[in-house]
Amino acid sequence: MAQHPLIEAFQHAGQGHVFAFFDQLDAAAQQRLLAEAAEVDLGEFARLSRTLLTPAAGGGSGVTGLTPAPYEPRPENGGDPAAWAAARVAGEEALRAGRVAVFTVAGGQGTRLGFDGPKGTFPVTPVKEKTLFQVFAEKIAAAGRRFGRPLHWFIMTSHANHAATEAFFAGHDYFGLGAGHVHLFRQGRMPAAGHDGKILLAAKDALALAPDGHGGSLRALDRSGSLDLMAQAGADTISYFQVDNPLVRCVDAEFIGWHLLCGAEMSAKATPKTGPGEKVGHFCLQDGRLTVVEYTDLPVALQRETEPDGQLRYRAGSIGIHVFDREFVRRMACGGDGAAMPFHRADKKVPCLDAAGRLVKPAAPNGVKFELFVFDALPSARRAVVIETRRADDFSPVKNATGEDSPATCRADQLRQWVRWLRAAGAEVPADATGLPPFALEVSPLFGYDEDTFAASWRRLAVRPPVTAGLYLA
Ligand code: UD2
Repeated sequence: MAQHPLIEAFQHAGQGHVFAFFDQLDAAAQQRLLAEAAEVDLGEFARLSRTLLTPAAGGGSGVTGLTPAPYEPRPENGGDPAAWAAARVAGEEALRAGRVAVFTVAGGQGTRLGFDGPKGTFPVTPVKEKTLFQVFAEKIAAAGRRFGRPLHWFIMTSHANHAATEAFFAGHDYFGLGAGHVHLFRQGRMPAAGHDGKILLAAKDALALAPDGHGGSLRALDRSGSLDLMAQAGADTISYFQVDNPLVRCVDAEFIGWHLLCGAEMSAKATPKTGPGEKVGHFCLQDGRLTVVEYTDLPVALQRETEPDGQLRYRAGSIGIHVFDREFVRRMACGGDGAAMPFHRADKKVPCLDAAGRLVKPAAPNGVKFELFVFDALPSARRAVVIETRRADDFSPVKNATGEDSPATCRADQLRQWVRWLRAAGAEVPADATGLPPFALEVSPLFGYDEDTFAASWRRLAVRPPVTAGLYLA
């Protein structure tokens, strides 16, 4: 009997075991398995097996020849105020011209947070308990109004959370942005492999597939037609951020302006690390090329090195905030012109079928998952710029249920930000030495999404309310 060409291709690639139970499946299950198998790029997978599954492969390799990368310091830290002002003007012009699209990666599982749903649906604000998605939606809506051009918002989901994310947005009427301006698409998947390079099966009709990492977002933007949609809308500049950070200045004219004035293909924000152990990537030069080295890969001795004045030498922390040129993303997605991103391997416990077709739940890592990291696109950019940002105004992620980077620390950071804005606008606000008020209050991004927009709204108020518990400015 003639074999299905896909089955033959898997056999030629030494992956024929994927179809070991094919004859036991009904027609629908066979189609499911074939559809999943069609997602796999066998050539790419074979390369990964050769390069990442050899005993020498794994974390920590390839990090020689490093020096700290330069970055543009903020004016208060010695940066050129005129350059920052020019960047802001250029960014505002681009926003007024409708050149900017917003992009959120929201495919992660939120396992560490212990929240059973798309992370963007997690409530974060102190008074109204707005979700992460609502906070971003209101910032994007406010920026669109300010610059007279509604922004298109692209959101990358995963197979696991796509339907729930879609239902959430539809159920909230796209937070007033309009369904035509919110674009959800799924990220890609990669099969998990055993240490022998064989693709693992999750069931007789299913591969053990896992999300391909936030770096997969560049391919997914292309595959989903999002880049074409941006082109039709006249947007050539993409403002990228992660779903877990409600403080993010997701439409930041200064950052967009730096990117454009430098003629950069990809740009990044850095914030000084809180200490050597902070779990963020490090901006480095490797053989002259800008690159990010994860905290797991940068030798501890380098993470601890200090300058004569006591500052960390590798202090420029990567916080997952970027600007991309649209056509650079397309080039990365197609792998053209030498553009390539490496996969990273993660050893995991992967529930899978044994040779007899029984499901095994391993007690120790039995397999490897493959992920792309978005910052690995930086070395392929013909020009790239890193600018400094103030942590207090851009970064307070919700990652863990308790302790650092938790809902509690993020709530406090939001409150401190609003206290700073209120005080800068001349309001009296009680607060402790860290700037934290003794009660909850909240500012809607529609009232103010940064110090300037806040001050403008505050000035316009006919009657300024006393700043007391539960104040909500909308
Ligand atoms: C990431 C960075 C770290 C630092 C930190 C800041 C990596 C490897 N490390 O750490 O250097 O910048 O963020 O917060 O990136 N996501 C997807 N699909 C995936 C995987 C992740 O969409 O397959 C999204 C996820 O929803 C989130 C973002 O990517 O928005 C970051 O993912 P993470 O929480 O796994 O990253 P983390 O905290 O390890």
